[in-house]
Amino acid sequence: GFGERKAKAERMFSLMDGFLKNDPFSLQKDILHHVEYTMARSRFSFDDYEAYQALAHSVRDRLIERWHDTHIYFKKTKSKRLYFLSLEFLMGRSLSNSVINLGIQDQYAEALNQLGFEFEVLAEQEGDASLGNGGLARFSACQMDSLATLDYPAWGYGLRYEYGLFRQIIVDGFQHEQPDYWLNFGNPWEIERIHVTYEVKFNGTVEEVDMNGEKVKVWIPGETVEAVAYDNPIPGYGTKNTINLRLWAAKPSNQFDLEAYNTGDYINSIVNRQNTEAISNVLYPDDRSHQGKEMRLKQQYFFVSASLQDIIRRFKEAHNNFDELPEQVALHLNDTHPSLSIAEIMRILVDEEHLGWSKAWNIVNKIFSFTTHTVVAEGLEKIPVDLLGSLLPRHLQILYEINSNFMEELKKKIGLDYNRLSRMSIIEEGAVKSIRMANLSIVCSHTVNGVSKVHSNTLKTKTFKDFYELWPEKFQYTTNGVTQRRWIVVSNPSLCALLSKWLGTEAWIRNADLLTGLRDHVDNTSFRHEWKMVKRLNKMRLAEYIETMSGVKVSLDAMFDVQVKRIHEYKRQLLNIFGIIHRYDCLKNMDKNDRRKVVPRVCIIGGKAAPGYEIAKKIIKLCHAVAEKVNNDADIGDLLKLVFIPDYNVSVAELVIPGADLSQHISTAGHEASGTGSMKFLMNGCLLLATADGSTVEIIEELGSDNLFLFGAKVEEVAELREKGGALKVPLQFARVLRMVRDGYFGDKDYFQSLCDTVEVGNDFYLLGSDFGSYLEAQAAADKAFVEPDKWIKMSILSAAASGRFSSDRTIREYAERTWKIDPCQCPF
Ligand code: GL4
Repeated sequence: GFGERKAKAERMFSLMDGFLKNDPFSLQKDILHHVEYTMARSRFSFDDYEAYQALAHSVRDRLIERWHDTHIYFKKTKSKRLYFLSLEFLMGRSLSNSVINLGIQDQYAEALNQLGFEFEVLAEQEGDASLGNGGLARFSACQMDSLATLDYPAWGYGLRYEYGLFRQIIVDGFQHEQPDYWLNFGNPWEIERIHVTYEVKFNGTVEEVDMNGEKVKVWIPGETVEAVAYDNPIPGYGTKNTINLRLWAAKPSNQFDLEAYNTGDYINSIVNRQNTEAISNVLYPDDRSHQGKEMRLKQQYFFVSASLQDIIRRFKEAHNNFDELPEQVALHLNDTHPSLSIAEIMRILVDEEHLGWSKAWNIVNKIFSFTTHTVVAEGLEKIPVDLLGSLLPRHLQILYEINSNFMEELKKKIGLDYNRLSRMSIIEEGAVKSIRMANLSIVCSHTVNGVSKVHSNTLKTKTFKDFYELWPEKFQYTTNGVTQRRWIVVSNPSLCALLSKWLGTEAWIRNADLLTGLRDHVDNTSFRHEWKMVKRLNKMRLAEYIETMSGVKVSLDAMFDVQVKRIHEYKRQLLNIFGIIHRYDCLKNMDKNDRRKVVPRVCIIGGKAAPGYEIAKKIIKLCHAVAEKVNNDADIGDLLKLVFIPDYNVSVAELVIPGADLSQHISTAGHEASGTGSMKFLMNGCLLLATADGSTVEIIEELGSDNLFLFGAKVEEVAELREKGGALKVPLQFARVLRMVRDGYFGDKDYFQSLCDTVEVGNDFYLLGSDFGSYLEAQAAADKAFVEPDKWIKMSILSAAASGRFSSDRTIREYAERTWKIDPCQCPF
């Protein structure tokens, strides 16, 4: 009985000596225990890496304790769960973040000191978990941190890629990609659940069979792969709650062996095993086009099927009626990548649970919400019908049925407007008949979220206009955010201390709105002085990194001007580089006296180009070519430096962002759905030079347009400018810079011609030419502000003070209350 079980559990708990203790002495004991028994190294001889591993394992133990209690509590309270489905999570490193969120940072620092190690040094041993491409994936990671911190009963689901995003190395100015085999040395942050496995099936045929007089469809699959769970505990800050990010890895199923045994083809069966394992092998490195790749589709279904089996199993453990599903389960589609979930859950409810179509449909359309991270229709995901039909024949039938029901309903509402019907159809007719994953997600979700106000307007008036007119109430927006735990507390400890000192509390770490309190101190000279010192310290850290990475020595008095993000034409790194060339050209043409009045700059650019994206790769090369010339010009000296930071990732960002004076977010208006980098810079008191695009528009609302450097065409002006084509006005300076590149002033003349073509008048889709004049003005305004340090520091403080609204805590709370309808559920200590 219950009493007996309880007594047994209590005895075991006392054998364990209760919970792990967090005083420095106990921590030392635990670390050494892991050196000896986990790493199997002698306590007399272990290096930094082994010390890091032992340290990480001791943290992991503490995470596991909380993880257990949290999940037992969730189960006990039967609270509604959110399942956050995403194919990408850019977690970065875990050590510092975990220790901080557990609230035992100081104890660990002391423990390590007594053992003769330094926490920061060991933390550097950790590699990044780069299971994602860019903003979308880092945003998922920030959301997980906020879900845990705000005590929401949530699970994340994703794929455990063996190769994360490629490592970027630069040879001779060219990007090369190297595999990121990140699990090589083991991963202390995951818990392998060898017993949590599900079979995922592919291919085969669908047959109709008679079941109690009723005809039902049965999928007879051809291939089976096993999904194994790997759990990654995500600790909240200032709470015991530790939620789970469950990532799936593919393992060959045992069914294979049986078949091979029967046919006697042993060797081939081993080869096949390796093919199936390939499903979770590698992250696709293109951050926006996944068109028509079979392996990518397999990944999507593999992930969806395993996750839903897990979710349904958990639901059935506690409930026996599927009518309760919408009150118990919220499924969130992070972009269209997991949207096969819709067909899969219909298949489970109809084919396996025999609920009947209409009952199943009534349940399914109440549980999904969808966030789209894309702006332009061409960026939306499509899956060729043939591909889907051969890989998932039953799912294709289900998708057709969903669509035909939808089309019928639609005809009743809008009549026989065939153009509109065909635009809204889930199936796209044409040369390659395809499934439109966004249409599917919209039709089947109760809420469609944009990621910023501007983005949402674009969705309503352009991308999904037809759907908005049909279901205006479905369309919402929730502006993105970033977690201040990672982006201030972990990455900028000196600023963190300063904030707590002047705000008189650490409460801002859980409530970023309190940052507005900084406004009260902006006129205080000693506060401003301390603020300035913190920035200088972070610039020093960054300067050291730049010197080791590129050999370039930079002056701390210069303005550190940063643009770090994926390389894309729409993000306009080329505009930045052209601005730098222009600056260089001006400096060259000045006499010595005038040069002395120029504000020295260190221009820092970083980011990866998708391996197949030629133009983006040329932009990287041009950046290096310009850097080579400028940095070695004795006339210029410290007045202008250009450095490209290779292999930009989360941990590089943690170093670069706190050290920036100015950062650029200069996409052509209407192209950046939100942008989250800007929010991280803002929090770190970095001034923005930006276009009114994505969430910058909302940043302006909080900060006031006087406190940042705004330029460029507005969203509503872009279409008109484009129409002008060859008649568009472009400043002379732009033509001159373009000429310099074309003429081979920076070498590689032939190589750069096609890059220059993309911004030639008449062909300049992203409007670099027409925005160049106002870009230079904004840059001049930044220079002017920089020579008034008091003014600059004030703007810097006001930037951080305005950043509270851009905490992912606000984002998550909005989603929880409005979209997911879930309540916090805090596990008692
Ligand atoms: C992105 C958007 O491009 C970016 O603006 C946004 O901040 C991010 C998170 O919503 O999603 N969409 C894709 S695709 N990659 C992104 O980073």
